[in-house]
Formats: sequence, C-alpha cells, structure tokens
Amino acid sequence: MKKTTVLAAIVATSTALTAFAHGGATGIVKDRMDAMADMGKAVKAVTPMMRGEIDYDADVVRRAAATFSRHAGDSMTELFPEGSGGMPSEAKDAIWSKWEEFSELAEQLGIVSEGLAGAADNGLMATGSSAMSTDTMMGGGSGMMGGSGAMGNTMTAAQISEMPADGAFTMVTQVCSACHTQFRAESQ
Ligand code: HEC
Ligand SMILES: [Cu+2]
Repeated sequence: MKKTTVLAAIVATSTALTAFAHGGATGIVKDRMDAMADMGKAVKAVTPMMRGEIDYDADVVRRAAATFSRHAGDSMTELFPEGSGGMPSEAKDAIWSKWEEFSELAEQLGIVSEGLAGAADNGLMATGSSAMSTDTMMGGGSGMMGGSGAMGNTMTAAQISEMPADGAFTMVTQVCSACHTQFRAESQ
C-alpha cells in the first residue's frame, strides 16, 4: 500500500471507532456524549495530580474547572430534550420524570466547578501544612472528605474555594457520580 492509502485507512478506522464508542449516536445525543467525554478527559488529567502521582499544576486544575463549568447548568440540560433517550443513549427516562432533580445536579456541577476554580491555588491538602508529613496526610486525607456529598448541597462556591484543591475536586466528582447513579444506565 502507498503511504497515503495507509493514512487514509487509519483515519477511516479511527473515525469508525469513535462512532462505535458512542454506539453510532448522532445529533444532540452525540453532542452531549462529546460534552461528557470532554469532562471525562478533564477528570483524567487532574486525578493523578490530586493523588500526588504527578506534579500539581494550578493552571491545569483551573482549565478542568472551566471545562466543567462550561458544560454545567443550562448548557447541560438543554442537551437533554424530552424524548431523546433510548438507544444508543444511556440516558434514563428518570431524567424527564424527575427533571427538577436532574437540573438541580446540573446546577450543582456549576457551583462546585466554580469552587474548584477558586480552590486551584490552595494546592493539595497533603502539602497544605508543613507541620504534617505527606505520609500522614496521604493516609488520612480521603477519610475527611468521605460522605461530603450531602454537604455539597449546602456549600456555596465561595466556601468550596476555601478548601484544599483535592477536597474541591472530590466534590466535583461526587456530583458527576450522583447524577450518573440516578440518571445514567449502566454501560454494558
Ligand atoms: C446532571 C447529570 C449529570 C452530571 C452532573 C454529569 N453527567 Fe455525565 N452523563 C450523564 C448522562 C445522563 C449520561 C448519558 C448520556 C447519554 O448517553 O445520552 C452521561 C454520560 C457520561 C459519559 C459517557 C459519554 C459517552 O461517551 O457516551 C461520561 C464520560 C461522563 N458522563 C462524564 C461525566 C463527568 C466527568 C462529570 C462531572 C464532571 C459528569 N459526567 C457529570 C449525566 C450527568
Ligand atoms: Cu457515547
């Protein structure tokens, strides 16, 4: 095969794979999957940083927060018009029977994202205090944030922005999970 032919084949294959990953979704269903996938990528970029596996970078955290904000609230809910469920979508019908709860979570995502943007410069809880060793904090850190899901419903963006960045990030991912648990069908 000529080089150009090989390249064309690769391009065609990767396009087909993308379509396959979305179960051949088109239109608004594809739009919201792309928006969600965008956020998924941002979560993946930030997670190792929050775990201390790679160097902390406040700019990357702010960029991720901006991605979540951009897709939150009305930007998210307008991608879920009534009747847009069913294959290949994983959206549950509960979205439309419990629309208020669904849009509440979309709003919530906006609040925690704004909080995360403000918390980006706070750095990690593990490095926040020089009085404590990283080892001690690594063990105890996650426990403190455990079960803060309910807290997220009452905290303002200003309050969240006072938290260590990893705490604020945990609150963001809890909103993602809370919505997926209730409104997204298990993928096969
Ligand atoms: C208000 C509810 C809600 C929130 C908040 C939410 N999601 Fe989703 N998410 C959904 C629904 C519903 C689907 C299924 C959409 C479909 O298949 O039509 C989905 C699908 C996804 C998918 C699969 C996309 C694909 O390729 O099919 C990813 C990845 C994802 N969400 C990531 C996230 C992340 C990361 C966050 C938080 C930063 C988040 N979501 C916040 C409701 C939500
Ligand atoms: Cu998809």
